[in-house]
Amino acid sequence: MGSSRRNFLMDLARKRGFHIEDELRDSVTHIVAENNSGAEVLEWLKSKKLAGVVKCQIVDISWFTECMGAGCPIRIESRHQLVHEDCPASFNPPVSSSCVPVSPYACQRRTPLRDANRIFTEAFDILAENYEFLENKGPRVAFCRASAVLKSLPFPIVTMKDLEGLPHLGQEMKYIIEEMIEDGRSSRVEEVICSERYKSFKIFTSVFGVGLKTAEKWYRMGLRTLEDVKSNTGLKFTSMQKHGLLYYEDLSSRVSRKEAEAVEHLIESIIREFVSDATVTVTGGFRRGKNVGHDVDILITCPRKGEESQILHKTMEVLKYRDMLLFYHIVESTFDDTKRPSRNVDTLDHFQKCFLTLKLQKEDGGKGKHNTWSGCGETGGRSWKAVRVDLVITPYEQYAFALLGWTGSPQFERDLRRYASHEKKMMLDNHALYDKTKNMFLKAKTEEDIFTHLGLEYLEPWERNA
Ligand code: DCT
Ligand code: MG
Repeated sequence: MGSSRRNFLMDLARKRGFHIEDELRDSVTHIVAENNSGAEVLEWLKSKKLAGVVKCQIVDISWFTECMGAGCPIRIESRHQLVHEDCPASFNPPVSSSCVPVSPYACQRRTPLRDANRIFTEAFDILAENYEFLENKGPRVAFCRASAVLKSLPFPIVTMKDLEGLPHLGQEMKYIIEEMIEDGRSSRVEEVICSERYKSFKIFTSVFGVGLKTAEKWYRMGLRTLEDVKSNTGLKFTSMQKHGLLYYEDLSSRVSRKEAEAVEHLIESIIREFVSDATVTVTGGFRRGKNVGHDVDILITCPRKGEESQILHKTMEVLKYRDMLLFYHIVESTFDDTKRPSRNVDTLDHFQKCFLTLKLQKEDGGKGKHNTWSGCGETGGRSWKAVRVDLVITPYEQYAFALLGWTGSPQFERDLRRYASHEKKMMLDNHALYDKTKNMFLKAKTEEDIFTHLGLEYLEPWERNA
């Protein structure tokens, strides 16, 4: 095969822990060929005066592709073998990896965290993010969907043939994949990463409290870095943004699973003091099995109607009293039970919630090597780290819908709602499910109930990483 193609495949295999040799050595166990018959490979080996020395298996690229998908060398079957012992020159055509139909809806695909196509999905996610920064919704959604399809594949894309039959992979996406297969890079993605606008928006929107509107305003003012923002005396910041800038280092560093669990135990123990049978559940990325996240999303409910609405305020009082609260902003519920779920699949919910940052005690008490913190305002060693937490309060009968909605991923949620409305004539949001054919709300105690109402096979939270 050509050298850039070969380099791409070698790189891919090395990243998965395979041992790849540049030359034929005694240690070699398999030779992989693409678009060649066994006879051609043997002919080539003969021309290199190697035919007599080869003691290893000569296999087709389909074996390699399946190994990449499995993450380990798989057993060689006769369809993989280019050269059989009894018939040295036989040839078996490779099988396509994508012969199993793939649904256009993420809620009908299992998407575990393992992503066999990370190099492509990261590229598409960058392009989607750039369109988000440009507030161009159509192409943003298109790249999110294409990325989600690739994330669900159990095998890596190694040839353009592997894309056959896959939904949401239009010509534009195919060009990008083709270039990456050939050159190992995408000129379009590189252009975006290097663009001033993308770089500045990436920094600005990583500040707690800064959305697209503010980022746009700062960018138009000619500001490019956080230093530019902090040193501009004419800017007015909201209290959330002031806090976001003050603790930028802490808040932009990832939250670990251990930290998320510590937050969960803290919040649960406080709430249980006054509502002993409250349910406190970590949702978001952590529930989907991720080991790091940008925040900790916690869903709270209790069985007695109305009692849940006092939980947030009381919890804030306790945290304040214990000097653990750095910032909080409570949004009261705007839920109206006479209204049907929203038609817009991207509409946010109406729960009472609180966006806060906590002082979380560091495991080593701040004595470790990450002892110095450069967050402005607070310097020197401190024994705690600022961690972002979202607390969401849900009435008991809406808990299953809230849990499903807050578990994500955002792309999974979008497709679930789209599936409900386009395929089932139902309307789903984080509060309820409405059947338009029967003109009634469908109740659910568990997430499984909601999947059943929608006629979908149940997907575990860790299979929703679309
Ligand atoms: N959510 C959603 N629609 C949105 C935003 C969020 O349905 N527009 C849901 C899905 C995920 C959940 O809320 C929590 O949101 P995030 O914390 O932003 O996502 P995450 O998956 O937890 O990501 P991270 O690991 O970075 O916190
Ligand atoms: Mg989260």
